[in-house]
Amino acid sequence: VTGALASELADVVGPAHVLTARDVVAGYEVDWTGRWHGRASLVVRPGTAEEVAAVLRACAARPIPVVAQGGNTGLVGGAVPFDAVVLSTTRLSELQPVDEGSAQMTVGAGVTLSALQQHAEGAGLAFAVDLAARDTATVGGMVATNAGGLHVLRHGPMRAQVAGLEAVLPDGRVISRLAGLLKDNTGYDLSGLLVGSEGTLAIVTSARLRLVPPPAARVTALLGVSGTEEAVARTASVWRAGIGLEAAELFYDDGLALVCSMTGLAPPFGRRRPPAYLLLECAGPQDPTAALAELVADAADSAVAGDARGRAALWAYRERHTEAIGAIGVPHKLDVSVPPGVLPRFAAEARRLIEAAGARAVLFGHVADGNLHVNVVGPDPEDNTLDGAVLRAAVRHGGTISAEHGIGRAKTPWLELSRSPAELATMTAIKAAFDPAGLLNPGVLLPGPPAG
Ligand code: 2HG
Ligand code: ZN
Repeated sequence: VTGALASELADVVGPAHVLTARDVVAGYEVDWTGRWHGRASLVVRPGTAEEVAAVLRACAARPIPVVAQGGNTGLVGGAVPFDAVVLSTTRLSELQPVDEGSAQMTVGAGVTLSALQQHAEGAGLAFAVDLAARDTATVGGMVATNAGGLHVLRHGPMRAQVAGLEAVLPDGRVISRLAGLLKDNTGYDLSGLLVGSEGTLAIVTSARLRLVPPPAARVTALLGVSGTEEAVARTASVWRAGIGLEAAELFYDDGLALVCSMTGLAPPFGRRRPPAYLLLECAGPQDPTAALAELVADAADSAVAGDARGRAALWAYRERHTEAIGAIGVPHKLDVSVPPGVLPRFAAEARRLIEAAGARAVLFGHVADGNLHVNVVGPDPEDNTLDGAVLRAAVRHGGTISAEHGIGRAKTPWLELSRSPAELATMTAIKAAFDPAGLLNPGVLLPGPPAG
């Protein structure tokens, strides 16, 4: 079957873009964390929406499931194939010129976040979403997971940037909503529905994205704080001051020590080791440096940087957590959020639960969003006891089992903690309307592929 499909797909995309060699395909079968493994019959790399449509028609005719994969930086197993064809989106890399009138641009699903940021900057504008995997993560995956990242408190997640999408349905028909009209009340918002659908409804091929004015000045401060509570309070007071707070990132002494030992970075405050750290970034048309410096002047330890190099040095302590954690084992990544006021209690409870079970906890996150990245190292990849315990604790504290990474395969067993029976039934009906044969990313987001 694979041989016949491979040659049919080679006619569509060219033989160079159908990958069947075992060692090459293997690179597409595991996620970034190494926790989620699967099996792909082959990898196909279409270069246009028409080619995506032809690939989906060929797969539907078999039928064989299809899993879209972009940069493969997702952390919940949402792009790992299980006996499926991997449709790699990386060749859908067209960057159309920025439309100055609407401050929007249309880009292919395979464009990386950093390429699109640079493209926007070239036109004197900025893209509002930023995250640590910027050099690898692609627009299609960021749309499909409704990626959040560092600036959600200021600009919202990916959903808030999407003015429209082009996507291919599993039977090969194309939906195209790329006009970029801010006002268009003609019924169900199909683009909006695809944002966060994790490749289960259609395959996104292009996105029409909104841009924002670039801030003239930007400043970053790293503070030593006494704990989560002080981080939450300081974040709220800087936000209230109205000086353009864009990011508020929290991490702890144990995470910092791990980052320093894995990367060779020197700790920020020499021998002084505060229990927790808060990184604040403000940006706007007026230079926020003096105002921010004044607001943080009473912190026991602080460093403030306004130049690109100094800011990057402060950010490295925060952004290099993910790789440092990955270097000590295969982490269980529990991306949850709770109301920010509850974050101190929840963070303490999560740490207690994990350490009581003899596992290692590394916590960090986006404090203004109440979004904590609970990383658990120690338990086997298949052992999800602590996963369940932490997710249930988040929900008990008024939060959700996924803040910004999505459900993927990692969290399907607990989706009912965050979604009511009526919501789950509606979501299942939507899935059936888009993908009646269950061919797109089966087993992701909604539990289990249809039997048979
Ligand atoms: C981040 O905030 C990402 O850097 C990754 O969401 C989080 O590695 C993680 O747990
Ligand atoms: Zn994050």
